[in-house]
Amino acid sequence: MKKRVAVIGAGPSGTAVLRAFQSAAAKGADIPEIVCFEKQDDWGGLWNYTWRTGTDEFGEPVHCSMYRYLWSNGPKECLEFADYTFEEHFGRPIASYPPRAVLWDYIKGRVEKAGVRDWVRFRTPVRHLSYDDKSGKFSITSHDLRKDKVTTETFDHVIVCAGHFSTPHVPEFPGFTSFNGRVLHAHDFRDAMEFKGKDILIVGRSYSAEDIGSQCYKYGAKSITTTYRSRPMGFKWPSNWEEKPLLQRVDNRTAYFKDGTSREIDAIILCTGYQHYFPFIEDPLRMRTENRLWPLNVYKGVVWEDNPKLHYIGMQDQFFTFNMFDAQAWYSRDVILGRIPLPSQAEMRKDSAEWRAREEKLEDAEQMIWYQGDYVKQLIGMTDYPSFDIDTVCKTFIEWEHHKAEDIMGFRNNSYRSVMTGKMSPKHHTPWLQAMDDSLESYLKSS
Ligand code: FAD
Ligand code: NA7
Repeated sequence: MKKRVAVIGAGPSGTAVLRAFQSAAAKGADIPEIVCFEKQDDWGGLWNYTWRTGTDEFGEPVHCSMYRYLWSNGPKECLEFADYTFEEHFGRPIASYPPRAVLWDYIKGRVEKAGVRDWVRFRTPVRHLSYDDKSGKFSITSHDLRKDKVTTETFDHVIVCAGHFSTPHVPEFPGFTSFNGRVLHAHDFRDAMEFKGKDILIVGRSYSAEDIGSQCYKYGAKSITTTYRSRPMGFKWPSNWEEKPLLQRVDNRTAYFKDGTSREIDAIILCTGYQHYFPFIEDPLRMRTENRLWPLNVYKGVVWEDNPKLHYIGMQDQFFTFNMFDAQAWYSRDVILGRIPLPSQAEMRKDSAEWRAREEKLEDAEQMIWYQGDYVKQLIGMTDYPSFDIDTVCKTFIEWEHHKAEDIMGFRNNSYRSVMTGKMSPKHHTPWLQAMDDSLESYLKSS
């Protein structure tokens, strides 16, 4: 009987797995039966936007953390698939920081071409994943929401691709209960226009704080105050944007900060990150980690060391995204196909401990980029994923960091060279600050 492999989630990580197996089959390999469970009604993961927040029409927690007018926050040349270039998808080179709809279209294009849509059961969240030592099989209970039917099946391998930027981490600050404005987490932020003319307070100093603040600035917020726990972001902000040490409390509409200063605010947006939250996975199989470059218990960042038939993809904090998920997916596939033997558990743990020790010594973003680049390089060296110039991708990331330091509201006006095609990308037709329409049609007009 054919082996059965379950894939949980059809975002960029899950679709990378589908494509990995399909590409092996296309080269003549005998592949297992693949069943992908996806709780949303389409693939693409976070890139599949919805206006909904909270719970959806079935009462499920909404997965989407993206918002209108979201443009790629890094160069597309750093995430490009090595087996399906932007030029192949769009028929010509396009500019370097596409809006969400353009990237979603690109992600979908590869798997539509691969013809694997019927491997996916949409609107079917996994409710429970467990392992039976006796039979050596996993048991998955899933819920077909449209038919309202709950089913339990067994699998030989499971690959968890459920994402980790969907369940918000929501701290509370004194005075929130009686604050007279809106308090929300970045996960529920959808449209910066809501904050036009308002004084906004943003808690956090990472990507969401930077980008949601920039959105609010672009769409006309009166002022932006960001408050940090560890250190300021330190960009050259516009004159109506100020960075403050940590918020201590709010009283009516006044926010008080650690340096003794205060200011009046209309709304608070908590850009305080997300949790790796997988309540459907039984205890011994469940990953628990904060958001970092080297989570523990996964050999090569993929293989669950306590049960190597269980894999996780995309669980790391991310500089590299789509092509790192590909590197992991091809590796996971080859472990499952028996093409890559695994060492003993002790050796796996030793290898992971070495990566973790190196991660703990990283001092700045540049070192983190090279570290993640080394990781991707190692994985790609082990499979037939088309190899590409990862050092140049790292250099592009570093250029991106410099462009942000030079001009945080203008870095998206730059363009970079594709390492996949060797071609320089064109400049976009409109500077980002003036480009209010984030549709695919508008982006592709003459770029
Ligand atoms: P996800 O995209 O989260 O997909 C996971 C999928 O699993 C979802 O479709 C979900 O419905 C499904 N799922 C979850 N649980 C279950 C279950 N129990 N049963 C069935 N299905 C389930 N990356 C970039 O490269 N560039 C960017 O500009 C960028 N911007 C970002 C902006 C925001 C606001 C956020 C939150 C992230 C951003 N990212 C960006 C990073 C993003 O994490 C990756 O691009 C990518 O979406 C991760 O893919 P994934 O498949 O691992 O996870
Ligand atoms: P991140 O990158 O995980 O960052 C979380 C931020 O939240 C970080 O700046 C933290 O501060 C801050 N944080 C967390 N808890 C608190 C409390 N209690 N008080 C103050 N600040 C806090 O999440 P993001 O949402 O920014 O980015 C996630 C993804 O979304 C990313 O891949 C992007 O592409 C988009 P710290 O830095 O520890 O001081």
